Amino acid sequence: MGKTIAQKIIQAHLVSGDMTPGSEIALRIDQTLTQDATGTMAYLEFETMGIPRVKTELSVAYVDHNTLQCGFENADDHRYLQTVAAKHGVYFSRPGNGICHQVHLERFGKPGKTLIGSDSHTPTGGGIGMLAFGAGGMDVAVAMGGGAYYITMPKMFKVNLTGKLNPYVTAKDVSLELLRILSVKGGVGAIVEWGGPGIASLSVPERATITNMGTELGATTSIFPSDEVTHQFLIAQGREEDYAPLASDADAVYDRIIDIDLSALKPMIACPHSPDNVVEVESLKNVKVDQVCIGSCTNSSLFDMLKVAAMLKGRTVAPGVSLSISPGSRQVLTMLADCGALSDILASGARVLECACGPCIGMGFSPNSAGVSLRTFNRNFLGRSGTKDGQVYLVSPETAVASALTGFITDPTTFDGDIQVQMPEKFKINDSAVLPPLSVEDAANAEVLRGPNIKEFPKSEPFADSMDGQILLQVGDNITTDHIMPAGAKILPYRSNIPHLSQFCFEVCDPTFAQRAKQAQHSGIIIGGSNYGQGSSREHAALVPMYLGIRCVIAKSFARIHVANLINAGILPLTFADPADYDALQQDHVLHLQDIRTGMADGKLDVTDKTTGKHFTAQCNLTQRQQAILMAGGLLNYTREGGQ
Ligand code: MIC
Ligand code: SF4
Repeated sequence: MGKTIAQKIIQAHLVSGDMTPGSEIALRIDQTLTQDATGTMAYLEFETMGIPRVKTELSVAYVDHNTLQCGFENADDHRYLQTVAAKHGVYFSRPGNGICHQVHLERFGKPGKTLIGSDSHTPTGGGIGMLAFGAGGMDVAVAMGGGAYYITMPKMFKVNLTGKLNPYVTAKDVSLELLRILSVKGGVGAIVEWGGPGIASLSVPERATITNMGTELGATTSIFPSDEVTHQFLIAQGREEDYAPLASDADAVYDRIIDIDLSALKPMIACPHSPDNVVEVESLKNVKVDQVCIGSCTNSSLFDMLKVAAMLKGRTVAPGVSLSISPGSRQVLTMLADCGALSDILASGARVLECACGPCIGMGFSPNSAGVSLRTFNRNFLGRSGTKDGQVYLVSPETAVASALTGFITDPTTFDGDIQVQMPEKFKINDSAVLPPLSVEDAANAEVLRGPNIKEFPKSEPFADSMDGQILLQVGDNITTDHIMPAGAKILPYRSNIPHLSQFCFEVCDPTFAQRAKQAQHSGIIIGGSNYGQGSSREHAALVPMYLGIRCVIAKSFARIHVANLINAGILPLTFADPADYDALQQDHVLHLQDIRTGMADGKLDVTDKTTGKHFTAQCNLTQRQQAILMAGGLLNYTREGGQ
C-alpha cells in the first residue's frame, strides 16, 4: 500500500510503536524550537535533566512573545535564555529578529525533517515539508536531550486543491474555509496533508499560512509536499542544499478527502470568538472597524507585506481606524525598507510595530472598549486581545487593508487596483541576530544568568490509590488554554513564575477560582466539556492548575497537546464514558476516585459523587508509559527515576 508524505517521514523517524492510527508511536526528533514564553520553563526542565549539550541536529531558542520589557522580568528572562542556550548547544534568535515560525521557515526548516516546538503553531514548518508538531515545554526538553517524542499515530486527511485563487482571495481564506468545513475539533487525531494541482500556484509562505492555521482545526499537524516551489524558496534563502523532494505515493490511502476549488473561493472572515465561526466577508455589511492588525506567524511574510504595501500605496487609513503592521522577521522588514514598500506603509498612516508576536498575544495594541478589531492572526478567543469585550475578527491581509481604508468590514475583491506581487529570486540574508552556541570547551565554564523572576519549578506528587477531590470549576465546550491560563501584557512576563501566574488561572471564567483552589480542603477536580484545552501549547495551563492542587480533569474530550501537558504535569485526564454524566455534576461536589492504579490499567475508573451518592464511569485512555508518568507524579519525576 502506498504511503502519505507524513507516513513516510514517520516511518523514517520511528523509534518504537506501530503505525496503526490510535496506537502510541515514538519519533526521533531532528530539530526543536522554543519561544521565550514557554522556553524559560523548557530550559529549566532541560537543566534538571543534567544533559550538558542538546542531542538534536538543530535547536533554536527564539525570543518573540515577551518583548515589551515593562519591568526587569522580560529582560532577565531573555538573558537567562541567551545564556542557557549558549551553554547547552542551542542557537539563540535575539528579540526583534522575528516570530519563531517565520524565522524558522526562512532560515532553518528542512523538508523531510521532524521538528517539535514549544508553541502550538510549530506546524507552520509543514509549509516547507517538515513534519512539525507543537508540544509542551517538557516534551521539547526531553527531545533536546535526545529522547523520543510520543504521540498517538494520527489518521490521514487530504485536502485536494484544484483551480487557482482569484485576485484578493488568499491562502488565509483557504484556511478559514477549511475551518468552516471542519470546525475547531474537525482535525483532532489527524494529519492534514495538502495536495492536488492547486498547490503548484501556492508559494511557501502561502503554504505556511495554511499549515499554521491547521492548528486551529485541532489537527496533529499539517504538511505540504516538497516540490519545485519549495526548491525555489530554499534557493532564494541561499539554502539549496537543504532541499529534498517529498511526495505522497499515488496509491496512498487517506481516511478523509476534502476537495476545495480555489477558483470558487471568496474572501472569508472568522467572527468573534472562535476561528471556526466563519462566513464570507461580503455577508458582513456596514460593520464599523476600530482597529486593524496585520502580522503574526500566520500572515507576516514578505509576500503578505508586499501586498499590504501595494494596497496602501498612495492611500490613507480611514480616520476611525488604527492600523498596526508587524513584519514577521527582520529579513522581511529589511527587504520592505530596501524596496521602498516600508515608506508606502508609513505614508498611509499605519503604525509599524516590532517584528514579534505583539498584539496577537495581547502584548500591546488592545482594542478600545467593545472595539471591532480585524486581525490577520489565527486566534480570536475571548479576551485574548487584552480587551475583554473586544470583538476580534480573523481575516486575510487583503481584507484587513481594504477594511482599514474604508473603515468598514470590506470585501477586498471590491478594491480598485492591481496588486501583483512576485516572490524575490534572492532574499536578503543576514543572520547576525542569531547567535550560535558556545563551543563545548567554552560552554563548560559558562555561567547561566538567572533573574529573580525565575521561580522554582512546582512539584507534583505521585498518586495514591484512591482520592477524594472537590469540583472546583465546571466549564463548557471548547475551553481554550487562554481561558485556563491567560496571557497578555500583565501576565505573560511571569511565565517563569508559577506562584505569581496562579492568581490569574481561569480568571476569564471565574475570577474567584484561584482563591477557592488555594483554600480547598480536598484535592481539586475540574469538569470540562468537549475539546478541553484547545489552542496554545503552554504547559502553564497544566503546571498552574497542578500548583493550585488540581489532580484530575474530567472532560467530554481533550485537545491533543493539552492532554499531554496534563499527564506531564501529573494531572489525571479522564473522559466521561457517558457525556450525559456531565450534567449531573456541579461545582463543590466531592468526588471519590477508587482504585486509581487498576482503573488506569483497565481504561476505566469508578467515580462516586459523594455529594449526591451517584456513580459514573470515567474512561482513562492512557498508554503504559503515560500511566507510569502519572504514577510517578509527572514527566520530570518519571525521567529522574530513569523512565524513557
Ligand atoms: C499562542 O499563540 O497562544 C502562543 C502564545 O504562541 C502559545 C504559546 C504560549 O502560550 O506561550 C501557543 O500557541 O502555543
Ligand atoms: Fe506568536 Fe501569535 Fe503566532 Fe502564537 S499565534 S506564535 S502569539 S504570532
